[in-house]
Amino acid sequence: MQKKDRYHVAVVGATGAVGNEMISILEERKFPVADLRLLASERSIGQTLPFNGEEHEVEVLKENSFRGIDIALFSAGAARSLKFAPFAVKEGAVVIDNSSAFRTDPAIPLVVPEVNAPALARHKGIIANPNCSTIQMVVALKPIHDVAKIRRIVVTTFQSVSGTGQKAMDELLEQTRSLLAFREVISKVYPHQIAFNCLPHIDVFLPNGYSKEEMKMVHETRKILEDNSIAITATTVRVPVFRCHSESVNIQTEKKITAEQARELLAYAEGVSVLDDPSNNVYPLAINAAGKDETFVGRIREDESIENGLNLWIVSDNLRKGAALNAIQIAEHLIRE
Ligand code: 25A
Ligand code: L14
Repeated sequence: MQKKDRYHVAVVGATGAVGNEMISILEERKFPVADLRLLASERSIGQTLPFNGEEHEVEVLKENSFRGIDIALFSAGAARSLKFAPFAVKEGAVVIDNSSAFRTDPAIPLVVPEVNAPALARHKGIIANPNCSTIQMVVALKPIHDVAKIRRIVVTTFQSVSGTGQKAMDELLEQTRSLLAFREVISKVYPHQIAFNCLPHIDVFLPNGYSKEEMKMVHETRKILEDNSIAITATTVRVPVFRCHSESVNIQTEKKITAEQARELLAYAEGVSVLDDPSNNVYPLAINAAGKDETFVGRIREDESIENGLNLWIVSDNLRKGAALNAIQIAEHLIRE
């Protein structure tokens, strides 16, 4: 990427839950923005969004929306990315794509800066931002993998409704209100009631019986850790939490690593914060991780049922490190190199 003092940045899907977060993180981290172009569908026309103290109008996403753009942050779903990212690249922009459109393409880097920043050097215009559940898991597991080599991962997620977008947050609030007032509960976003419930169903189901979200965790983790030999099995669950995904992760390593060693390692790991003092009720919680940048790890303990096994509880803000923050950290790397 050509060095400049300031960059022309576009946000595609600017009015969505992730797009909104992207705009505030660009401002918060003082990203050198010369000019911000906000793009969404016709539904958002007429809206303005604040950035650096000024209101910016939302424009309709079109093939010619990317003239003069240096960096295009996409978060409007895979179909929009497949259709419009090539136009952005043709205009000379680097696309950082938050959808699943390009993640498993071997020619396209899939990047979590703390884990595999060197992969950025291979990009040809598009960089994929991983799935939220995968990002927080690899941030915590990479330091362990480097010293003890992970052979197998068994993960169960507890994913917040903000991953589905604003409509799902509204649905959880509305269903909760209805239940407390003895009114009828209406489910539109999810196939079942989400308030006071857990749904073992994220994204669509595949012929192998797993959900697409579960298989994303398998394929993306292997690609980011650059190790196809790791055995991974996932169960992804939607829970009635507004923000932050939590994960119960069990790993088996080639070399023995004690809980104490893992705690020590993670205490110094980039992007990780260890909260692990169960006797004082200290462990990561979704309500505390919301709005924070770190991946929080706790409940670190040896799995006594197997050789070289370790259990961890990993929590992070799915809209920040799981999506918008990771994308902007990628952009920061690009302009620094
Ligand atoms: O299945 P897909 O196609 O891959 O889509 C996945 C969805 O997941 C979210 C994101 O929803 C996306 O739409 N998502 C993607 N990556 C994510 C990640 N890593 C992720 N969520 C969490 N983590 P979202 O609500 O966050 O953002 C949607 C944004 O995309 C814009 N958009 C949609 N279609 C577009 C488009 N932009 C351009 N062209 C298109 N054809 C969308 O803008 C929003 O900014 P919008 O103008 O369509 O929506 C503005 C408001 O309207 C609400 N809304 C959305 N869909 C509908 C709707 N209202 C009524 N009917 C609808 N069908 C939105 O909630 C928004 O407030
Ligand atoms: O692949 O919690 O980026 O619904 C983003 C939203 C995965 C699921 C992705 C969620 C999706 C996630």
